[in-house]
Amino acid sequence: MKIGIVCYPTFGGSGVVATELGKALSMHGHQVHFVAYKQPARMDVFNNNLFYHEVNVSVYPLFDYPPYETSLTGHLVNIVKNEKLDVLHVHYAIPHASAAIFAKEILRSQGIHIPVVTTLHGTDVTLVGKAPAFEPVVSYSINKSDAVTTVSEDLRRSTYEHFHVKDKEIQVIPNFIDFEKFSKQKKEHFKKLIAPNDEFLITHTSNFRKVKRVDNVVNIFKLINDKLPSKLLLIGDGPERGNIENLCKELGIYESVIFPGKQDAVDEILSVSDLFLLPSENESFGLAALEAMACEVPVVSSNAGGIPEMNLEGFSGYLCPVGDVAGMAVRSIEILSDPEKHDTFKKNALVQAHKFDLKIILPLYEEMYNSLCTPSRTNV
Ligand code: GMT
Repeated sequence: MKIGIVCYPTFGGSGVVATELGKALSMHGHQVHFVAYKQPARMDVFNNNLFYHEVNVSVYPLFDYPPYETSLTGHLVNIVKNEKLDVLHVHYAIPHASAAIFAKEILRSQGIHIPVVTTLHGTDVTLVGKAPAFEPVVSYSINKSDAVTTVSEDLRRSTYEHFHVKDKEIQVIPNFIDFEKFSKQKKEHFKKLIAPNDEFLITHTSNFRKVKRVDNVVNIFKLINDKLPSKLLLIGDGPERGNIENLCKELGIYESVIFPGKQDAVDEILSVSDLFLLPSENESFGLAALEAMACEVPVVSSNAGGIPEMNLEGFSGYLCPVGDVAGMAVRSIEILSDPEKHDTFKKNALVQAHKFDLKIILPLYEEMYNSLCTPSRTNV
């Protein structure tokens, strides 16, 4: 099958899911065409089935706001025709779903049928998408998509709540881990470098947006650090980073916090981590925490959104109400200060992560594409 994947080229979230999905599909013999404004961060392999099309946006003095959606739509029309794609799969509704639906309409006028699959990832529903200026466009695009998926049950519920899509069937296909590429590695020398005195390594990965509550991460760490020798690794970058660095200084823990910035080899860092913190205000799924669990790292998180579908209370970690910094610190200390319990949680984290193995999830996407590309559905 020839599949077009439209995504953000980002280091985390929907961009990573789309890229890992595309890579896996290409290994399964499908031809995959990525469409984005920059090469996706994890598109790090070369194989005969993988292609990348960059969306260039016209610059013209009139355009204070470059018309990205129009460029994307035009690119999609041309790519579908030139590459003879069977299906377009867009990740993150804004503006990918509406661009794909417009491209579909244009192609229909030329006698070409292209099924569109829209995967909703989180903030395209819970934060940005439901804004009054976006809602009618997102609702329309969802209704006009040939298939719609969300990455958790909770996100499906929010989608029905925020958009006018009550008659649309939405399938939950959770995020996944490719264990052949992402699992715990032996990196003891690396651990010695970061934690020379065998301190506990607490990790958080995010885009440092307010929704992630990185300030909570720092405050939780402060309470842990008061009791146990520990270091905090804050991986990623984003708008809150400056504030977070200041907070670390104010709390007198700056020397115990490491800011490596955006990283490709997240699995190597997770491999030496003892605990992962995810106190988000909202999280449709929490892929960063699943990646930690795949590297045998227990997770202490908030119970927001779809997190409880992935992190199991008292098994792979603990969940507390959003903002319960003290509670999350107590749970963290509980796990770290009891080696036997820590070991059990590490093993359980891996067991839980295996429920989201790519080998289980990939066929769900393939079945969906197949159902849309049966001979009776192609060519209108
Ligand atoms: O977390 C973000 O702010 C990035 C965002 C994205 O779309 O890139 O992540 C969302 O999609 C991820 C992949 O499906 C989910 O694991 C995240 O939970 C989700 N983020 C939120 O819902 C805040």
